[in-house]
Amino acid sequence: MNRRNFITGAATIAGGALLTRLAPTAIAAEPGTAAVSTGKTEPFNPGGLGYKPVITPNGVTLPWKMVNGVKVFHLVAEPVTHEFIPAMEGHPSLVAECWGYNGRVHGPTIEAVEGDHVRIYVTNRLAAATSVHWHGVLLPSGMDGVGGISQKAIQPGETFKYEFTLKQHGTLMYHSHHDEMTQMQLGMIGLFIIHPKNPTSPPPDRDYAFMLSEWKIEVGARRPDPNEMTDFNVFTLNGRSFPGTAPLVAKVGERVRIRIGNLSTMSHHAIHLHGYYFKVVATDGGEIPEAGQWPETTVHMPTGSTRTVEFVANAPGDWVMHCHMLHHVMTQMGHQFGNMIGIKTDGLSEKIRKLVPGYMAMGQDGMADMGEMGMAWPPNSLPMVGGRGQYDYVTMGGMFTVLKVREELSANGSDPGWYKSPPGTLAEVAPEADLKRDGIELPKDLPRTAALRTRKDDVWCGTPPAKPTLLAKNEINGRIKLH
Ligand SMILES: [Cu+2]
Repeated sequence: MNRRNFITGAATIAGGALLTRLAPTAIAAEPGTAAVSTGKTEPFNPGGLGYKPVITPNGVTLPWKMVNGVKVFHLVAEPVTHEFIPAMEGHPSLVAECWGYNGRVHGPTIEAVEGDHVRIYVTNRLAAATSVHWHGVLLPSGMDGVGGISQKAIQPGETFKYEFTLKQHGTLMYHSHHDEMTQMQLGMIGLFIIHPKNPTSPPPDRDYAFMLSEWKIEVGARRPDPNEMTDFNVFTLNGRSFPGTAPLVAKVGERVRIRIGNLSTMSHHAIHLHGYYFKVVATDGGEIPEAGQWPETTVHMPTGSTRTVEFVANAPGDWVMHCHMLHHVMTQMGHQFGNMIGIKTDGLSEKIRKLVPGYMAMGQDGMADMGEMGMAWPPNSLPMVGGRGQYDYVTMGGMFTVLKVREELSANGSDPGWYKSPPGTLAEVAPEADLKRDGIELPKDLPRTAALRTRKDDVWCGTPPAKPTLLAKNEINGRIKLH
């Protein structure tokens, strides 16, 4: 099977399997048109809030209005056509039919203040019953939103009213608590931020909020598979996969807070930030006293929890923030390969091509070159690995974003572009003179860099050339040697 057939074949098989598996759950029956969520960041800021609103990258804040002293919100549970990644760098977008709230996956961030009396209407525009649980919020039992235990399920077409007074502050969440596996795995989750009534310290300069989640979307399929138990292949920050994730920005010296919630179906995540150490200052159970905070560079995110970390952005640069569970920074196709590492494929492609036109061995040096070999992408899929950085291809995707810290930023906080390292602070090929000066002796049998660097030009896939005659440089010997 050549690379192209591998992809399209996988898509066909996966699509069929998906249909078979989803048929009994009747997900197809959806009233109305799906709303479309595109991941544009739109902070809700009515002014005069008395608090500094959080920023939900690629997300929005749920609007509210005051009615006789009550803060009134309205959530609409509905089908949502969600874009996990826009079309970019010649790669198609990944769009899937999900379920969410108010035209978003995930739902808009709810923001309120400790002491607020909130009334939250929930309208069910799905074909299935639902309910909403306010994760970590201290409230009367009958407002807890567990279908069957704390309330009747909200039937299609019904609108329920939740009403309670916020007794605490912190980073909390909301999610469906009816047919949880299906509904949460299709996207029915969101953040619920409660600001302190009497803050003991000034708010941070930047207050970011993320929701982590995981999905199974077969290559080429339009519908996430909510029955998946272990083999997730799309990992998201606020419903987006890198390079579709908006960067975080901060000015040098600013205090940055990052609130992270995890409502992944099965996975914990290990969120790692480069360039800094931070302190975990709160969980969804409340603030951690200063004496109990310790420095970390990675925060463990159990599913069903939130963690809030803070640091001072004192080092300019482009610093990545990503899950350190490495399958969570791969994408749909990155999980489906046999292990080719170390296998000598010299001449293999050429010989198999006589049987299977267009065949090309791959993966023998790892997955890093998968992103840039110019393959014909299957429609509606994620890039093989990451996206293009300023120096080279980024070999991570999925649960991955970039913190961009600069001396100066534009007033609207837009993406400042790539960081330009000052002279002498960028890793590069070691000059001959330096090697000599420092007595560094190089091994004799080094791989030929030129061959490695031009690998992408040596191979073809996607639209085959008229005459498939080109050979990779390492195939010239025509040997097949497996070990
Ligand atoms: Cu992870």
